[in-house]
Amino acid sequence: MTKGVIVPLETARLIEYAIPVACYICEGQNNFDAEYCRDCSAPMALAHQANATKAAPTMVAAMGVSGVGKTVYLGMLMDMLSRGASQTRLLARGAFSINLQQTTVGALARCGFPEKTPNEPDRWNWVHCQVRGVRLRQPLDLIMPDMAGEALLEEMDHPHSFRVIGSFLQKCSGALLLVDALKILEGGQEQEFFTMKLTSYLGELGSRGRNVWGRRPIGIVFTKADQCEECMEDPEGFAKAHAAGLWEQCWQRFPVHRFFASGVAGYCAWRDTYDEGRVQVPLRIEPRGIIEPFAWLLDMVRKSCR
Ligand SMILES: Nc1nc2c(ncn2[C@@H]2O[C@H](COP(=O)(O)OP(=O)(O)OP(=O)(O)O)[C@@H](O)[C@H]2O)c(=O)[nH]1
Ligand SMILES: [Mg+2]
Ligand SMILES: [Zn+2]
Repeated sequence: MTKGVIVPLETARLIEYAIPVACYICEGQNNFDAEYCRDCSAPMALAHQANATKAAPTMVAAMGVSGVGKTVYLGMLMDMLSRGASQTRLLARGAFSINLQQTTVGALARCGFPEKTPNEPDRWNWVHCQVRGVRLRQPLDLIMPDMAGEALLEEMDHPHSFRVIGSFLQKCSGALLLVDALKILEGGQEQEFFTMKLTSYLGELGSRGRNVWGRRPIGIVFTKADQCEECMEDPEGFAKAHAAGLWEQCWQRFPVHRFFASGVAGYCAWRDTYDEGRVQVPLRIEPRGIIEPFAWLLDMVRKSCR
C-alpha cells in the first residue's frame, strides 16, 4: 500500500524572489534575503527596518581622513547617548547597530583604541537608531555609518569608486567633519586638503539633487583636543589661528556651520608593540565635547526639515 504524503512545492518559494527589495541607500534592487546590497554593499537590514517605520529615517555623516578619530568619536557618542547620560537619548534599532559601540568601548576598556576601519563597505559598522531629545517633538529615526577614511578619500579622488558613499552623501541631511587638532598644530596640510576636496565633491553632488550641500548643516569637530587645551577652550579661534584655509572654506561653502572640539582620552602613553610598532594607548577615558556637536547637528537638521 502506498501512503499519501503532502510534499510542499519548492518552486513556490521562487515567488518571493520575484518581488525585489530596494536598497535604502542606493535604491538598487535586491532579493528579499540579501544581507548586503549587491550594488553598494550597504546592509539590507536598513531597508527592511525603514520599510517598517512610518517616517523615513534621516541620515547624517561623519567624515574625515583616516586616523582622525571617527570610530572612537562615534563609538563613544553612541555609548554616552544609549546610557542616557544627556538629554538626548538613543535607542539602537537592530542588533547590528550596537557593534560600533561594542568595538570602541571594548577597546577603550582594554586600554587601547579600536582598529582602523576596513575599506570594504560591507565591513563597516552602520548605526540605525531612534533619537529622543527635549528639543525633538517626535523621536527621530537616524542612520549613521562609520566609514573608512581611505574609502572616503578614494571616492573624492575617483567619484563612483565607492557607490555607497556617493548615494549616502546625496541623501544626507547634514554632517560632522572631523579634523585632527594635533596634525593641525604640527603644521600638516592633509586636513585642509581633505576639506578642499570634500567641499568640491559635495558641491558636485548637490547640483544633481534639489537639496544642495551649501544649505545643509556641517559641524566641524576638532578631535584629540584632550591633548590641546587651546583648541578645547576656543575651537573657532583655534581654526582661525592654525587652519585659516579650512576656516575660510567653511565660511564660504557652508553657511550653516559651527566649530567644536572633542577628546575621548584623558591621558595617553606610547606602547611598543611587536606587529604595529609604537602605538598610542589611552590610560584614562575622559570624554569631553562628544555630545554637543551631535546635538547641534540634530537641532539644525530638525529646523531645516520644517
Ligand atoms: N588622544 C586622543 N587620541 C585619539 C582620540 N581619538 C582617536 N585617537 C587616536 O587616533 C587613532 C585613530 O582613531 P580612529 O577612530 O580609529 O580613526 P578613524 O578616523 O576611524 O580612522 P579610519 O578608520 O582609518 O578612517 C586612534 O588609534 C588613537 O590613537 C582622542 O579622542 N584622543
Ligand atoms: Mg575608523
Ligand atoms: Zn545599495
